[in-house]
Amino acid sequence: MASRRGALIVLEGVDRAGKSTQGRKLVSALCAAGHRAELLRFPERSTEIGKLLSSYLEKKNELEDHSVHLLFSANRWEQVPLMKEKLSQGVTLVVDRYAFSGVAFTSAKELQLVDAAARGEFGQERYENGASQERALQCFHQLMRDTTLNWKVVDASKSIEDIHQEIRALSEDVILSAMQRPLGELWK
Ligand code: Z5A
Ligand code: MG
Repeated sequence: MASRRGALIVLEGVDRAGKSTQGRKLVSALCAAGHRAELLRFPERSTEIGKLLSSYLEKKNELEDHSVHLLFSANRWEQVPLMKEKLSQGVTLVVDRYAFSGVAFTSAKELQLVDAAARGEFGQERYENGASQERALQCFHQLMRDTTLNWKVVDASKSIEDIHQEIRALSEDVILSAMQRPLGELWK
């Protein structure tokens, strides 16, 4: 019998919303509960394209805006064969940022997050300022109008543990419902 497919769980949000913290905790909890789960992140800075993006984000190089957008996209495409293979083998993927960040942060270039800012200064990387984050947040809200995607909004101002319990419960539901549905095309 073919193994049941895994779920694709994407964590999106502004800088310092807690995505990486929650991604790590979620994968640990899912594995401890007997699921096969792995963590991915975008940008994936270890590849050649990822290295280029990383130095762009660190403001060590300049790239033309359209080219940067396509490099972020290519950085996802290069992981797609692996992602499809894992999902079809029944591995649930928890993804720290995905294509929605690609749309939101590129849009933010063309167009006061109090809780996030209170966690310390925004970082030194490109886009890590209130105005960029605010515009990106507006774009995330627009993307969430697409009801074909199963969006869940989590209040990132709660405690790490409370958020974890909420995301974990939502993820268990998603893993069960993903098993009933064939693997479609990935949103890239
Ligand atoms: N980008 C793009 O332009 N196009 C694309 O296609 C993609 C991305 C994929 C780098 O992303 C930039 O790339 C990003 C978008 C752009 N620019 N911005 N912004 P990244 O994911 O590598 O880096 P990041 O967004 O800067 O993420 P981050 O700083 O790593 O934030 P986070 O993962 O959401 O937060 P965290 O590391 O889990 O937590 C931050 C701190 O807050 C840490 O000290 C935690 O202990 C603390 N924390 C976490 N949760 C809580 C709660 N609940 N309470 C209190 N404190 C907390
Ligand atoms: Mg992070």
